[in-house]
Amino acid sequence: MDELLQQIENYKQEVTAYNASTQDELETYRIKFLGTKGIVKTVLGEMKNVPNESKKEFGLILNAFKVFTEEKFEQLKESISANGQQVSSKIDWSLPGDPVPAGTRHPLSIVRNQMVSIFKRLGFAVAEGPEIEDDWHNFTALNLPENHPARDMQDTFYLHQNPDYLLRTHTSSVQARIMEKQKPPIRIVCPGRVYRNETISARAHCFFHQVEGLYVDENVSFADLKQTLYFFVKEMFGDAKVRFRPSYFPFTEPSAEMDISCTVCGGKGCSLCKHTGWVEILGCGMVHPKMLDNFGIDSENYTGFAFGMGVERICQLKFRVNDLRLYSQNDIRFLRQFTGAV
Ligand code: 2U9
Repeated sequence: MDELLQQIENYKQEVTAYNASTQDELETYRIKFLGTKGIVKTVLGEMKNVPNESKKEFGLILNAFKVFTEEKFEQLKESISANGQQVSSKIDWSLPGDPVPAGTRHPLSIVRNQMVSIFKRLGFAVAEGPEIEDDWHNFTALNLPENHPARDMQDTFYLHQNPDYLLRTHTSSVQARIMEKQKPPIRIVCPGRVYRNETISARAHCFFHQVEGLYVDENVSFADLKQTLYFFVKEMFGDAKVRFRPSYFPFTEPSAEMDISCTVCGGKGCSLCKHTGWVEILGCGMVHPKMLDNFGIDSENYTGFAFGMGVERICQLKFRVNDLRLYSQNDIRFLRQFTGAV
Protein backbone atom coordinates (compact mmCIF):
# COMPACT_ATOMS: atom_id res chain seq x y z
CA MET A 1 0.00 0.00 0.00
CA ASP A 2 2.99 2.27 0.54
CA GLU A 3 3.63 1.97 -3.14
CA LEU A 4 0.12 3.29 -3.91
CA LEU A 5 0.57 6.19 -1.50
CA GLN A 6 3.87 7.12 -3.20
CA GLN A 7 2.20 6.92 -6.59
CA ILE A 8 -0.58 9.32 -5.47
CA GLU A 9 2.01 11.71 -4.15
CA ASN A 10 3.79 11.69 -7.54
CA TYR A 11 0.50 12.33 -9.38
CA LYS A 12 -0.28 15.24 -7.03
CA GLN A 13 3.06 16.83 -7.89
CA GLU A 14 2.32 16.33 -11.57
CA VAL A 15 -1.12 17.94 -11.14
CA THR A 16 0.35 20.89 -9.24
CA ALA A 17 2.96 21.48 -11.93
CA TYR A 18 0.45 21.17 -14.83
CA ASN A 19 -0.04 24.32 -16.91
CA ALA A 20 -2.64 24.79 -19.65
CA SER A 21 -2.78 27.91 -21.76
CA THR A 22 -4.95 26.57 -24.58
CA GLN A 23 -8.20 24.69 -24.92
CA ASP A 24 -6.31 21.69 -26.31
CA GLU A 25 -3.96 21.52 -23.30
CA LEU A 26 -6.95 21.69 -20.94
CA GLU A 27 -8.57 18.81 -22.81
CA THR A 28 -5.34 16.78 -22.58
CA TYR A 29 -5.38 17.28 -18.78
CA ARG A 30 -9.04 16.27 -18.56
CA ILE A 31 -8.50 13.08 -20.55
CA LYS A 32 -5.31 12.13 -18.65
CA PHE A 33 -6.62 12.66 -15.11
CA LEU A 34 -10.44 12.74 -15.27
CA GLY A 35 -11.29 10.73 -18.39
CA THR A 36 -13.06 7.34 -18.26
CA LYS A 37 -9.69 5.61 -18.53
CA GLY A 38 -7.86 8.39 -16.65
CA ILE A 39 -5.55 8.30 -13.64
CA VAL A 40 -8.26 9.14 -11.06
CA LYS A 41 -10.44 6.21 -12.26
CA THR A 42 -7.42 3.87 -12.20
CA VAL A 43 -6.36 4.95 -8.70
CA LEU A 44 -9.93 4.59 -7.37
CA GLY A 45 -9.97 1.10 -8.89
CA GLU A 46 -7.10 0.16 -6.50
CA MET A 47 -9.60 0.25 -3.60
CA LYS A 48 -10.48 -3.36 -4.34
CA ASN A 49 -6.89 -4.41 -3.38
CA VAL A 50 -6.90 -2.49 -0.07
CA PRO A 51 -7.41 -4.70 3.01
CA ASN A 52 -10.72 -4.19 4.80
CA GLU A 53 -9.20 -2.64 7.94
CA SER A 54 -7.47 0.10 5.85
CA LYS A 55 -10.38 0.77 3.44
CA LYS A 56 -11.76 3.72 5.43
CA GLU A 57 -8.39 5.48 5.68
CA PHE A 58 -7.56 4.86 1.98
CA GLY A 59 -11.04 5.90 0.91
CA LEU A 60 -10.46 9.32 2.39
CA ILE A 61 -7.02 9.65 0.71
CA LEU A 62 -8.26 8.55 -2.70
CA ASN A 63 -11.30 10.82 -2.54
CA ALA A 64 -9.11 13.81 -1.56
CA PHE A 65 -6.93 13.05 -4.62
CA LYS A 66 -10.02 13.03 -6.86
CA VAL A 67 -11.22 16.40 -5.49
CA PHE A 68 -7.67 17.79 -5.86
CA THR A 69 -7.49 16.93 -9.60
CA GLU A 70 -11.05 18.23 -10.22
CA GLU A 71 -10.31 21.55 -8.52
CA LYS A 72 -7.17 21.92 -10.59
CA PHE A 73 -9.27 21.35 -13.74
CA GLU A 74 -11.66 24.19 -12.73
CA GLN A 75 -8.70 26.51 -12.02
CA LEU A 76 -7.15 25.80 -15.43
CA LYS A 77 -10.53 26.37 -17.15
CA GLU A 78 -11.01 29.72 -15.42
CA SER A 79 -7.51 30.97 -16.24
CA ILE A 80 -8.00 30.05 -19.94
CA SER A 81 -11.33 31.95 -20.21
CA ALA A 82 -9.81 34.94 -18.33
CA ASN A 83 -7.12 35.00 -21.05
CA GLY A 84 -9.81 35.27 -23.71
CA GLN A 85 -9.64 31.65 -24.86
CA GLN A 86 -12.87 29.82 -25.71
CA VAL A 87 -13.93 27.34 -23.02
CA SER A 88 -15.40 24.08 -24.17
CA SER A 89 -18.83 24.54 -25.71
CA LYS A 90 -21.34 22.33 -27.48
CA ILE A 91 -21.86 25.02 -30.15
CA ASP A 92 -19.88 24.61 -33.36
CA TRP A 93 -19.22 28.25 -34.24
CA SER A 94 -17.79 27.30 -37.62
CA LEU A 95 -21.20 26.09 -38.93
CA PRO A 96 -22.95 28.47 -41.39
CA GLY A 97 -25.82 30.41 -39.74
CA ASP A 98 -29.50 29.59 -40.31
CA PRO A 99 -30.87 31.97 -42.95
CA VAL A 100 -33.35 34.50 -41.51
CA PRO A 101 -35.73 35.60 -44.28
CA ALA A 102 -35.82 39.41 -44.30
CA GLY A 103 -39.08 41.11 -45.24
CA THR A 104 -39.29 43.47 -48.21
CA ARG A 105 -40.58 47.00 -48.29
CA HIS A 106 -43.96 47.37 -50.02
CA PRO A 107 -43.56 48.83 -53.54
CA LEU A 108 -45.88 51.72 -52.67
CA SER A 109 -43.72 52.56 -49.63
CA ILE A 110 -40.59 52.43 -51.78
CA VAL A 111 -42.04 54.80 -54.37
CA ARG A 112 -43.70 57.10 -51.81
CA ASN A 113 -40.40 57.43 -49.94
CA GLN A 114 -38.59 58.26 -53.18
CA MET A 115 -41.21 60.87 -54.09
CA VAL A 116 -41.11 62.50 -50.66
CA SER A 117 -37.32 62.50 -50.58
CA ILE A 118 -37.14 64.36 -53.92
CA PHE A 119 -39.41 67.14 -52.63
CA LYS A 120 -37.56 67.27 -49.30
CA ARG A 121 -34.38 68.05 -51.25
CA LEU A 122 -36.19 71.11 -52.63
CA GLY A 123 -37.01 72.30 -49.11
CA PHE A 124 -40.52 70.85 -48.72
CA ALA A 125 -41.49 69.67 -45.21
CA VAL A 126 -43.68 66.58 -44.71
CA ALA A 127 -47.18 67.15 -43.28
CA GLU A 128 -49.74 64.52 -42.28
CA GLY A 129 -53.36 64.66 -41.17
CA PRO A 130 -56.37 62.48 -40.23
CA GLU A 131 -57.94 59.98 -42.65
CA ILE A 132 -61.37 60.64 -41.09
CA GLU A 133 -62.18 64.22 -42.05
CA ASP A 134 -65.01 66.72 -41.75
CA ASP A 135 -66.83 68.21 -44.71
CA TRP A 136 -65.15 71.63 -44.26
CA HIS A 137 -61.53 70.46 -44.60
CA ASN A 138 -62.23 67.92 -47.34
CA PHE A 139 -64.68 69.92 -49.51
CA THR A 140 -65.96 73.37 -48.46
CA ALA A 141 -62.62 75.00 -47.63
CA LEU A 142 -61.22 73.64 -50.90
CA ASN A 143 -63.75 75.49 -53.03
CA LEU A 144 -65.79 72.38 -53.87
CA PRO A 145 -69.34 73.69 -54.33
CA GLU A 146 -72.39 72.16 -52.58
CA ASN A 147 -73.54 70.33 -55.68
CA HIS A 148 -70.13 69.01 -56.72
CA PRO A 149 -70.38 65.32 -57.79
CA ALA A 150 -67.45 64.38 -55.51
CA ARG A 151 -69.68 65.12 -52.52
CA ASP A 152 -72.21 62.55 -53.70
CA MET A 153 -72.83 59.50 -51.50
CA GLN A 154 -72.02 57.49 -54.63
CA ASP A 155 -68.42 58.75 -54.67
CA THR A 156 -67.49 59.43 -51.04
CA PHE A 157 -67.58 57.18 -47.96
CA TYR A 158 -69.52 59.03 -45.25
CA LEU A 159 -69.40 57.67 -41.71
CA HIS A 160 -72.54 55.66 -41.04
CA GLN A 161 -72.75 56.77 -37.38
CA ASN A 162 -72.22 60.45 -38.19
CA PRO A 163 -72.51 61.62 -41.82
CA ASP A 164 -70.82 64.94 -40.91
CA TYR A 165 -67.60 62.94 -41.15
CA LEU A 166 -66.12 61.12 -44.13
CA LEU A 167 -63.02 59.25 -45.28
CA ARG A 168 -60.85 61.90 -46.95
CA THR A 169 -61.01 61.74 -50.74
CA HIS A 170 -57.64 63.50 -51.19
CA THR A 171 -54.77 64.68 -49.00
CA SER A 172 -55.66 68.28 -49.91
CA SER A 173 -57.44 68.30 -46.54
CA VAL A 174 -53.98 68.18 -44.91
CA GLN A 175 -52.95 71.28 -46.87
CA ALA A 176 -56.19 72.95 -45.73
CA ARG A 177 -55.34 72.20 -42.09
CA ILE A 178 -51.82 73.63 -42.47
CA MET A 179 -53.08 76.80 -44.23
CA GLU A 180 -55.56 77.22 -41.36
CA LYS A 181 -52.88 77.48 -38.70
CA GLN A 182 -49.64 78.45 -40.43
CA LYS A 183 -48.62 81.73 -42.04
CA PRO A 184 -46.63 81.80 -45.32
CA PRO A 185 -44.06 80.77 -46.30
CA ILE A 186 -45.66 77.31 -46.48
CA ARG A 187 -43.82 74.58 -48.37
CA ILE A 188 -45.18 71.10 -47.66
CA VAL A 189 -45.68 67.66 -49.18
CA CYS A 190 -48.55 65.52 -47.90
CA PRO A 191 -48.28 61.77 -48.44
CA GLY A 192 -51.18 59.59 -47.38
CA ARG A 193 -54.03 57.16 -48.07
CA VAL A 194 -57.31 58.41 -49.54
CA TYR A 195 -60.67 56.76 -50.16
CA ARG A 196 -63.20 56.86 -52.99
CA ASN A 197 -66.34 54.80 -53.46
CA GLU A 198 -65.30 52.91 -56.60
CA THR A 199 -65.98 49.37 -57.76
CA ILE A 200 -62.70 47.50 -57.41
CA SER A 201 -61.06 46.49 -60.70
CA ALA A 202 -57.59 46.40 -62.28
CA ARG A 203 -57.83 50.16 -62.86
CA ALA A 204 -59.84 51.42 -59.85
CA HIS A 205 -59.80 50.81 -56.11
CA CYS A 206 -61.72 52.09 -53.10
CA PHE A 207 -58.49 53.40 -51.57
CA PHE A 208 -55.23 54.62 -53.01
CA HIS A 209 -52.29 56.83 -52.05
CA GLN A 210 -51.37 60.37 -52.92
CA VAL A 211 -48.50 62.76 -52.59
CA GLU A 212 -49.70 66.34 -52.81
CA GLY A 213 -47.65 69.51 -52.51
CA LEU A 214 -48.28 73.15 -51.65
CA TYR A 215 -46.02 76.19 -51.80
CA VAL A 216 -47.36 79.59 -50.69
CA ASP A 217 -45.17 82.68 -50.41
CA GLU A 218 -44.63 86.11 -51.97
CA ASN A 219 -43.90 85.96 -55.73
CA VAL A 220 -44.49 82.23 -56.24
CA SER A 221 -45.06 81.78 -59.99
CA PHE A 222 -46.15 79.19 -62.53
CA ALA A 223 -42.48 79.06 -63.61
CA ASP A 224 -41.57 77.90 -60.05
CA LEU A 225 -44.24 75.20 -60.32
CA LYS A 226 -42.88 74.00 -63.67
CA GLN A 227 -39.26 73.88 -62.48
CA THR A 228 -40.25 72.00 -59.33
CA LEU A 229 -42.10 69.38 -61.39
CA TYR A 230 -39.32 69.16 -64.01
CA PHE A 231 -36.91 68.39 -61.17
CA PHE A 232 -39.27 65.73 -59.84
CA VAL A 233 -39.55 64.00 -63.23
CA LYS A 234 -35.79 64.14 -63.82
CA GLU A 235 -35.07 62.55 -60.42
CA MET A 236 -37.86 59.96 -60.72
CA PHE A 237 -37.78 59.02 -64.41
CA GLY A 238 -34.46 60.31 -65.74
CA ASP A 239 -34.71 61.53 -69.32
CA ALA A 240 -38.51 61.34 -69.81
CA LYS A 241 -40.05 64.19 -71.86
CA VAL A 242 -42.62 66.42 -70.16
CA ARG A 243 -45.69 68.30 -71.39
CA PHE A 244 -48.43 70.36 -69.71
CA ARG A 245 -52.09 70.47 -70.80
CA PRO A 246 -54.62 73.01 -69.51
CA SER A 247 -57.13 71.51 -67.08
CA TYR A 248 -59.62 72.44 -64.37
CA PHE A 249 -59.60 71.89 -60.57
CA PRO A 250 -61.78 73.84 -58.12
CA PHE A 251 -58.75 74.64 -55.92
CA THR A 252 -56.36 75.94 -58.58
CA GLU A 253 -56.52 78.61 -61.31
CA PRO A 254 -54.98 78.25 -63.82
CA SER A 255 -54.79 74.45 -63.65
CA ALA A 256 -52.86 71.93 -65.69
CA GLU A 257 -52.20 68.23 -66.04
CA MET A 258 -48.71 66.97 -66.67
CA ASP A 259 -47.79 64.07 -68.95
CA ILE A 260 -44.45 62.34 -69.39
CA SER A 261 -43.29 60.33 -72.39
CA CYS A 262 -44.28 56.68 -71.91
CA THR A 263 -41.73 54.83 -69.74
CA VAL A 264 -42.55 51.52 -71.44
CA CYS A 265 -42.31 52.37 -75.17
CA GLY A 266 -40.28 55.59 -74.84
CA GLY A 267 -42.99 57.52 -76.75
CA LYS A 268 -43.42 55.17 -79.73
CA GLY A 269 -46.87 54.00 -78.61
CA CYS A 270 -47.97 50.92 -76.64
CA SER A 271 -50.95 49.62 -74.66
CA LEU A 272 -49.89 51.44 -71.45
CA CYS A 273 -49.98 54.87 -73.14
CA LYS A 274 -52.95 53.86 -75.31
CA HIS A 275 -50.72 54.42 -78.36
CA THR A 276 -50.35 58.15 -77.67
CA GLY A 277 -46.72 57.99 -76.44
CA TRP A 278 -47.72 60.03 -73.35
CA VAL A 279 -48.92 59.12 -69.84
CA GLU A 280 -50.57 61.52 -67.40
CA ILE A 281 -48.86 61.59 -64.00
CA LEU A 282 -50.25 64.56 -62.06
CA GLY A 283 -52.52 67.57 -61.75
CA CYS A 284 -51.34 71.01 -60.64
CA GLY A 285 -51.96 74.74 -60.75
CA MET A 286 -51.75 78.09 -59.01
CA VAL A 287 -53.70 78.11 -55.72
CA HIS A 288 -57.07 79.79 -56.32
CA PRO A 289 -57.02 83.29 -54.70
CA LYS A 290 -60.41 82.51 -53.12
CA MET A 291 -58.76 79.62 -51.26
CA LEU A 292 -55.99 81.81 -49.88
CA ASP A 293 -58.63 84.26 -48.64
CA ASN A 294 -60.65 81.35 -47.15
CA PHE A 295 -57.67 80.78 -44.84
CA GLY A 296 -56.98 84.44 -44.05
CA ILE A 297 -53.93 84.65 -46.34
CA ASP A 298 -54.00 87.93 -48.28
CA SER A 299 -54.22 86.96 -51.97
CA GLU A 300 -53.01 90.47 -52.94
CA ASN A 301 -49.61 89.78 -51.35
CA TYR A 302 -49.25 86.03 -51.62
CA THR A 303 -49.48 83.46 -54.39
CA GLY A 304 -48.97 79.73 -54.34
CA PHE A 305 -48.82 76.57 -56.40
CA ALA A 306 -50.16 73.09 -55.65
CA PHE A 307 -49.91 69.67 -57.22
CA GLY A 308 -51.29 66.21 -56.59
CA MET A 309 -50.41 62.75 -57.84
CA GLY A 310 -51.23 59.11 -57.21
CA VAL A 311 -48.44 56.92 -55.82
CA GLU A 312 -49.96 53.83 -57.51
CA ARG A 313 -49.62 55.53 -60.90
CA ILE A 314 -45.96 56.44 -60.37
CA CYS A 315 -45.30 52.92 -59.07
CA GLN A 316 -47.02 51.44 -62.14
CA LEU A 317 -44.71 53.42 -64.41
CA LYS A 318 -41.56 52.61 -62.42
CA PHE A 319 -42.25 48.90 -61.82
CA ARG A 320 -44.81 48.13 -64.58
CA VAL A 321 -47.53 46.99 -62.18
CA ASN A 322 -50.56 46.51 -64.40
CA ASP A 323 -53.29 45.71 -61.84
CA LEU A 324 -54.13 48.01 -58.89
CA ARG A 325 -55.46 45.09 -56.86
CA LEU A 326 -51.95 43.60 -56.58
CA TYR A 327 -50.98 46.41 -54.20
CA SER A 328 -53.37 45.25 -51.47
CA GLN A 329 -53.62 41.47 -51.96
CA ASN A 330 -50.43 40.71 -50.01
CA ASP A 331 -49.50 38.03 -52.51
CA ILE A 332 -45.99 37.00 -51.49
CA ARG A 333 -45.07 36.23 -55.14
CA PHE A 334 -45.74 39.88 -56.00
CA LEU A 335 -44.10 41.37 -52.90
CA ARG A 336 -40.95 39.21 -53.23
CA GLN A 337 -40.17 40.87 -56.56
CA PHE A 338 -39.22 44.02 -54.65
CA THR A 339 -36.53 42.31 -52.56
CA GLY A 340 -33.50 44.55 -52.27
CA ALA A 341 -35.31 47.73 -53.36
CA VAL A 342 -35.20 50.52 -50.77
C1 2U9 B 1 -54.93 73.37 -51.15
C2 2U9 B 1 -54.63 74.08 -52.30
C3 2U9 B 1 -54.44 73.43 -53.49
C4 2U9 B 1 -54.06 70.11 -54.79
C5 2U9 B 1 -54.10 69.65 -56.20
C6 2U9 B 1 -54.40 68.31 -57.94
C7 2U9 B 1 -54.15 69.49 -58.58
C8 2U9 B 1 -54.66 67.04 -58.64
C9 2U9 B 1 -55.08 64.70 -58.42
C10 2U9 B 1 -54.17 64.07 -59.41
C11 2U9 B 1 -54.42 62.61 -59.49
C12 2U9 B 1 -55.08 63.74 -57.30
O1 2U9 B 1 -54.19 61.34 -57.30
S1 2U9 B 1 -55.06 62.18 -58.00
O2 2U9 B 1 -56.42 61.76 -58.12
N1 2U9 B 1 -54.72 65.97 -57.90
O3 2U9 B 1 -54.84 67.03 -59.83
N2 2U9 B 1 -54.38 68.40 -56.60
S2 2U9 B 1 -53.87 70.66 -57.45
O4 2U9 B 1 -54.34 71.45 -54.74
C13 2U9 B 1 -54.54 72.07 -53.56
C14 2U9 B 1 -54.82 71.36 -52.44
C15 2U9 B 1 -55.01 72.01 -51.22
C16 2U9 B 1 -55.15 74.06 -49.85
